[in-house]
Amino acid sequence: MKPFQLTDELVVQFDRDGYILVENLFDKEEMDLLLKIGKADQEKADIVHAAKDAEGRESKLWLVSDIDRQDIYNGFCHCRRIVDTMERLMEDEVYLYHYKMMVKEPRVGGAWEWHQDYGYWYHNECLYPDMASCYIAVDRAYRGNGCLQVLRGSHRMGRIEHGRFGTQTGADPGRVELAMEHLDLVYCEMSPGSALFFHANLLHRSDPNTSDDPRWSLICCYNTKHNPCKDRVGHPSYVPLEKWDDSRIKEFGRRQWTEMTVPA
Ligand SMILES: O=C(O)CCC(=O)C(=O)O
Repeated sequence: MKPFQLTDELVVQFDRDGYILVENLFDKEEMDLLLKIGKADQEKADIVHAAKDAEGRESKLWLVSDIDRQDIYNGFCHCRRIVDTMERLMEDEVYLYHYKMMVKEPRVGGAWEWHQDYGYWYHNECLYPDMASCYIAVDRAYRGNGCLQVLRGSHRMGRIEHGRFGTQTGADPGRVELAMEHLDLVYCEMSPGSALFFHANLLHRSDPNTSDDPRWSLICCYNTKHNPCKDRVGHPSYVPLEKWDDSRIKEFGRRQWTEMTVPA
């Protein structure tokens, strides 16, 4: 696979649209390892949290910020393919804010309301919206299983008020309606291993999963070094992030899978 190069054109695109979609950033073995480890991971199953949408349908997720573990999840979060890209897009050193696995089970997985990530993170006393995430498609994500939707360029609207809908917090519907009159709605259909880098003020949502296919995705979230934030569990203030060679994803993944499946 040809290594990914972040071009000046993509940087301009990120500044203009609030996101860039990189096809096949990760290869099949990396994604197969992540999916089978994620599905077999009892420790993560124990901390899974269900978020209900306005109709009461549940999406599952687990959120972690254990940056020191040499496991496959950290292999992704620390890898140069993501971190170097983030640093160039955000024009500063970045550190890991947390990572999370988002699981929409076939037929039952719920929707996510329109929101900006900074709509939540603002309340952690993050001073600036200078934060971003890398959303990695673990399964194929398409309209039927509730792929991510974004409003192109909405990161330039600034922070929007957020309120409660079901057990989720979403952006002010009046403001979202206004944005929808003027901005393009983009369905981010993605093959496994593709990645969406998106700004923390980009409005995004997703539909429920009405298909027979699961929709798993790993989201690695980063803050910039210059952005002070309250130190909270799962939402830490600055801790330098070591960059790891991309090969560590497979190295840690293969080892973790062996440890999970081969009796000691
Ligand atoms: O997984 C999804 O569809 C949406 C996730 C999301 O919006 C988030 O974690 O901020």
